Amino acid sequence: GGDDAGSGNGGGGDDKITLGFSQVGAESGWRTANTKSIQESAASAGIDLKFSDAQGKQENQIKAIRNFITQRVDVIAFSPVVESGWSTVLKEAKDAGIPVILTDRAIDDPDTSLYKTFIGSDFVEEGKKAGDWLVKEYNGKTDPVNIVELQGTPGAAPANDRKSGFADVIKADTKFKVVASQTGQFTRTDGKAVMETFLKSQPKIDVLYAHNDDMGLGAIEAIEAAGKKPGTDIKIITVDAVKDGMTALSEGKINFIVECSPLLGPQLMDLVKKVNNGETIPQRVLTEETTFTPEQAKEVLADRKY
Ligand code: GYE
Repeated sequence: GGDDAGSGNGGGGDDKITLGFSQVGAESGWRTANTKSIQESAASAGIDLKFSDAQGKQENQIKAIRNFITQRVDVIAFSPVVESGWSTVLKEAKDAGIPVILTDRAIDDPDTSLYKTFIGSDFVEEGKKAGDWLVKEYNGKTDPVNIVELQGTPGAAPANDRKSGFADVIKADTKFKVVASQTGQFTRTDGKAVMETFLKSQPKIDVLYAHNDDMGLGAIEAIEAAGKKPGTDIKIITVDAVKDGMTALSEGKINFIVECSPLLGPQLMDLVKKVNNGETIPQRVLTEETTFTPEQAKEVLADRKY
């Protein structure tokens, strides 16, 4: 196509789309795979990507978005580290005429005019799938089931929603008791440290529900160090299905994984192009995902790309 006067390229004369992307950080295997997907698909779509890593801090993301506005990028996309506190900076982007795409995580602002679309998973649904598995696993049993929960980053959509979706399903049966629930920051290190304290403070743990694989993998180290068998003495449910998680699942150290795909890059680039062309796009683009048992993990492990 020819030169588009409205493309906002700063008059550089080249009609490449410029995308400013603010990433959460590098807290997990999921995040690393997500970053790679975005960088690779930008390159193959011929999109000029300005990538900024917020190192887990909202203030860094706000700064990055303001920089993108100053640079007059064509489109801004970001994965909000927490759900709240975005209205001011997103109004600035809107006033500057720069479209915003929410990637991976939603915000809690009711003003949907602040962004063009939200592409990502349904985290409530993921929490429900984790709960459904548990209900089936303990079907017909009446003894209390003591659950410990490792939550994601406080205030993050996947932490809030995976917690509430799970709680909604298990509340139907009073034998399920969440005896401890704390953040493990979506990292292996914190997952391990918090599981250590759970093991010390809780006399009986039947199930661990971790909001991502990395925290589950850290917890496995703590469980083994305490002389217990992960997957057997303590049943483990996680979310993501990255390769390390799938490996532990295939070895029976994790019992069930709810998939959350990090490979959002190709779809994001497609949306960026459409938004830049002024095409209408759906307000919500859902990621397709499944669940895995140990047997299913064994079947797909060799082909798992991330
Ligand atoms: O599950 C977790 C990561 O926002 C879906 O963030 C993402 C979550 C993912 O740190 O591993």
